Amino acid sequence: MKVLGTSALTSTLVLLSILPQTLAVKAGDFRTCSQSGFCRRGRALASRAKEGIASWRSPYSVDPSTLSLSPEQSSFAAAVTSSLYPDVKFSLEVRLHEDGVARVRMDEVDGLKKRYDEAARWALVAEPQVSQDIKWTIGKTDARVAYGKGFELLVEFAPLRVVLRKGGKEQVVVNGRGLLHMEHFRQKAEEPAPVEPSEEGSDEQTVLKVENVRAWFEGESEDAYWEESFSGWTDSKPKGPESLSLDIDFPNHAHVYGIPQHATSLSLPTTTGEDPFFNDPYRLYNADVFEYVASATTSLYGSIPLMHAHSADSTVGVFHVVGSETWIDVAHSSAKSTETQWISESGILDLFILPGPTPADVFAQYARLTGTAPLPAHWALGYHQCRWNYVSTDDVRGVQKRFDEEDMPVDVFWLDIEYSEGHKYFMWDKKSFPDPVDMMNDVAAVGRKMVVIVDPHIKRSDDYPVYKLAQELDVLVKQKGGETDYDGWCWPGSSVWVDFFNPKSWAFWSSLFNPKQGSQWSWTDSTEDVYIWNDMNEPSVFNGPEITMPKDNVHYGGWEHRDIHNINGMILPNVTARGLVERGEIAKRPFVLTRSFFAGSQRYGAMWTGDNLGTWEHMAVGLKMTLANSIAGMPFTGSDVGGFFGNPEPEMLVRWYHVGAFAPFFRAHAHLDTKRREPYLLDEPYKGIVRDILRLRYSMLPIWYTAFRETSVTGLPIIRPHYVVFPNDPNGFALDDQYFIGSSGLLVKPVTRPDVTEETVYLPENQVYYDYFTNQAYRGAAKGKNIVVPAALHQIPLLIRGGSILPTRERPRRASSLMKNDPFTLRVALDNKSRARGELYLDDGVTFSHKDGQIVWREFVAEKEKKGKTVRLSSRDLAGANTATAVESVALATYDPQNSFARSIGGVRVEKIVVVGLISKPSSVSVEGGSQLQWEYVAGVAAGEKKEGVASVLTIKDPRVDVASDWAIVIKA
Ligand code: NBV
Repeated sequence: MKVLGTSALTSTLVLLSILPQTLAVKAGDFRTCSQSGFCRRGRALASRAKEGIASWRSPYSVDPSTLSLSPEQSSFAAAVTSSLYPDVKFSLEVRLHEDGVARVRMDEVDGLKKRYDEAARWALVAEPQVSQDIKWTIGKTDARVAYGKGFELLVEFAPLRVVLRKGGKEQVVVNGRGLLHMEHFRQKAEEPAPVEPSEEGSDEQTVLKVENVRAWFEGESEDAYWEESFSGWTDSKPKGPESLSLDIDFPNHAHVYGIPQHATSLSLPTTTGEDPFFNDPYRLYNADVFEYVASATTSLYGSIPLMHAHSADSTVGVFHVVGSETWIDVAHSSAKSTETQWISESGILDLFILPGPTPADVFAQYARLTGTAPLPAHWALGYHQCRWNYVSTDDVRGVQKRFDEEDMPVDVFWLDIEYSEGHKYFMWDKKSFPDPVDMMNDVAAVGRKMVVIVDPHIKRSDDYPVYKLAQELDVLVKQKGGETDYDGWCWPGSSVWVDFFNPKSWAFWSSLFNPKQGSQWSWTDSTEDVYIWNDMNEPSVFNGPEITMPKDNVHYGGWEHRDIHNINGMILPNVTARGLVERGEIAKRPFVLTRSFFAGSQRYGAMWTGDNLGTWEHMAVGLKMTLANSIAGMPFTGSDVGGFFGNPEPEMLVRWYHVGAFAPFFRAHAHLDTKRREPYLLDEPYKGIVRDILRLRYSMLPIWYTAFRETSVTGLPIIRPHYVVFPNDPNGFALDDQYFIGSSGLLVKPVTRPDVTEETVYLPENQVYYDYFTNQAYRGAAKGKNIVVPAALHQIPLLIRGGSILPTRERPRRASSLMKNDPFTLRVALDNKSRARGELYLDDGVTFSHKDGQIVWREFVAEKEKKGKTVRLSSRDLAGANTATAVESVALATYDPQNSFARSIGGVRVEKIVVVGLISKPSSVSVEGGSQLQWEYVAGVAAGEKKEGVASVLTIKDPRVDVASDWAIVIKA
């Protein structure tokens, strides 16, 4: 193994030492609302409105004389005017989609400039279909439409106010507090006209002059309209003020969730109160925040402007598709309701109101807009071993060897930036990585993969083909003025950035991965077993304002960076994934990990929560952040196991492996300065515990893969907080430290505190739950109940909800690809009524043949005879039954139960069935219509009893049934 100190590594260390101030970024390096002109203006409007002046009301109103209905009458358009600026024109369009989602769009018309209106093009999967059935009724003072399960959408004209009602009750109110303000484009006056102060002592009778109301509404001075400085940087603001403020309130919804990414609890705390850590709005401005605080409203690497509001009888969502910096204030205005204010720097108003009324409905509505996460390659659900850096090809081989010697499963080895020569990604540092292709093949020989980092900054160097190509194509981001390529400082030193908004850049970038395509330079020192990690794509620029690009940089189409900043990071993983699909003879599923993301990023790969710290707080908040991403449509997510910074003590590391093993994306990673901490380096008992955790994850891969399938077609998250699974149970609305895995019935509560030997778990229903490891039966209660479960270091609180059937593969293997033909175990956890159900989804895990129906999708059902105790367990084909959604039926249209994938696993058996909670010892167990089976029974508590204690366990050994066939097993009482 080579030691640290090789050339590339040295250059990073030098960079780290010469840039301490740049890298030692703290909260002070990022703006607060009061340091941001447009946020300050938006918030000031809210506080003035709260204090109120007698005759004030929102200046915006719809001009009914201009209203026109679309031919199918589910949309209308109208002019909007502002009483403060009668000469400025705005347009409003309200559309109703087939699924009841309402879209409200407002823009300035014929303004001095054009507002950015393309955010939806990046976020949406397609232009949504408007309804053919739902029709507006246009009145003199409002337009209204009733539809679906008791919904009514109302647009009041003067002032403009949009309300969603259900059963007559208000659910979502837009501009109810009059904070809507679309700052129109204006000329910069030589000298701003002095504003007459408003008259003192005005009362209801006093009619304020328009100018006075204007000054009151917009503020008395032009606060940061034309230029703004922060931390030595000046934003030239060539377009002047163009911000958008909007109040969106949720009467009768006490909890709001979403708007990732923030390090905070899932149920979003108030930001307008006295709490010193939560007195700034949640900020969405993708940023490389070094050593981020574990509880704050500050922005992080990605942004999804989607919020759920929830109560026991309704879940609604709002999705405001805006790509510019956005601040969101949340106020839990009463015990029952929540008020929010959204303040964006630029862009049109493009608001989707998702009516729910259940969390599942909101997920489906959002998925129809932005798409779902596609089914990833199966290996991507295994364990990923990363470090900044594995320093040589021999180092990688050495790490692989140690995993194998210690019998620890792992699927992927990762290479961070030091593999590259001078941080020119794609180019190997041949001193330390002389034989990259051989190294990759050595890793692939045992069925494993590699992931290599490709950052978006491109070294400005004539000997770098990627730079030369991009420069010749003229697809680089420009500095202000739009003429010259923007030059910033990042790992390679002087760097440029590809402007992925330019369509010309797409084929160029994806071709870099594709040696097949002729003329252009491509990454030939690679193989099809290598996948990609896109880091720093906020973008991170060491010498830029707030460690990113200046807002007055210019992108394709002349748009300023300010307009698209939050969208910027999503295109790189998109075109990277495209390149990975296109590179081989047979298209294979791509894998791209991204740090920055926006609404819709789920379509291109996985994300992780960035540079966390090796502390208990970060472990705990990482889990909450993973949940927040999951409910915001970004389900393939996880945090760095172990914490990126610091040297976690063994106890913390072990707990962190549990957290990782129960996250959709499971990767250990560590900073350059940390001690090596691969799990085989641990002493006993820690090493053995981590080995067991890794094996547990691998045994559960069928459960995870089945959950990924579900999310890929329904948009339901893979890990599900309580409010999603039990939307009517208020006790669960703030719970974010325990969660369910897919529809499997597994409930997990990773321990995120030191010195724990037991843990409290909340059971939300009158149902039996079993300890996964001991079969101890616990009883919930109709109104919910806390139970205490053992949670020593080797134990993770993991319960199976009565009524679940879990397919697992219990044979330890070195990598998931080696499990392809392994037999299954079925764990049947009976419910109070001795029933259970579960699913298993399988396909080749690599290609897109699943889209042509090359799949196995089974349903397992256990039912008890109506009278009597005999239980029948059966397996049936779910794909053939085709109970699926529209998306799925496309794939299933060609489905044949005898498809070649199904045939390829034809001999794969169920090797063991464990039935937990039977009422009594069976008299016989046999395949229906076939032979008697061997079994063992250990008496214990039955599922339907009131008692707690170890449940009865029936173990059927080698039941002689295939996993992909129809069968039934009769357990006779
Ligand atoms: O590429 C180096 C690191 C990477 O290991 C980490 O995971 C990223 O989040 N990267 C950030 C850049 C520098 C961090 C100090």
